[in-house]
Amino acid sequence: MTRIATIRAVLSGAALALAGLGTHAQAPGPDRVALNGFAIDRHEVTIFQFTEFARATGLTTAAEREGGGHVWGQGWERRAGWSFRRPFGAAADSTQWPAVHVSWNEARAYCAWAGGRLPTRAEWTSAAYTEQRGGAQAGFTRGRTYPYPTGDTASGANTNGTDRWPRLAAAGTTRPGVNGLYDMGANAWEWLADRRGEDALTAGGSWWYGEDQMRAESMQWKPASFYAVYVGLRCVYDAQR
Ligand SMILES: [Ca+2]
Repeated sequence: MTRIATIRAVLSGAALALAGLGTHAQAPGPDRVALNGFAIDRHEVTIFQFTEFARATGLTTAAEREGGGHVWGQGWERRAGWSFRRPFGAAADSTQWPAVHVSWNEARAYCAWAGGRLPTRAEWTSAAYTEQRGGAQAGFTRGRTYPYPTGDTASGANTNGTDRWPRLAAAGTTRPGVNGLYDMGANAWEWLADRRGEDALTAGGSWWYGEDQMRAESMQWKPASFYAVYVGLRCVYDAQR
């Protein structure tokens, strides 16, 4: 690398660091895990983070505009006042809860604002199930592909099973899984980049489902314009060259 190119690279890195500070001040900083060719959010995008995005861009989500988000009851039921800010219609217990009630387009826009993009199915699958960190990592073996994002069992994830989270769980409170990532399995379904006509893919299951939905073969297509209390997001970021 020439000297000027080196200086440019350093300045570019500094600008990115400053941009990160600008968009995430007050929050636990952007916490990303570097994998092969990309980095991924360690946690699902939180209410705090999505609120910053909405404030910065002037976004009013479809759930807010259209009278509230959805929950499963007798079929899909709309609930007045439910939104990413108030996932169950009241102030959230924690702004570190995942942001839910967001459509695929809103999720995609968030990731672009954060300097990333929605993960592809291949990226999300690689990150969720195949350990890639070097060295000894809390019981996970480099190169091994696990049945659950939490490893050999779903224990410690926020499903509808026996756990300490009746509904959503705050970022970082469940058991960390493969690659040190939280909640790739359960808590909130996560929008992926993959589209099939009007539908988009979601991965990982949610607090409302059991452990089977945490597995790779359980991904579900949902209408991209849909939003519900079970569906959130996280982003990936292309490696800097
Ligand atoms: Ca999840």
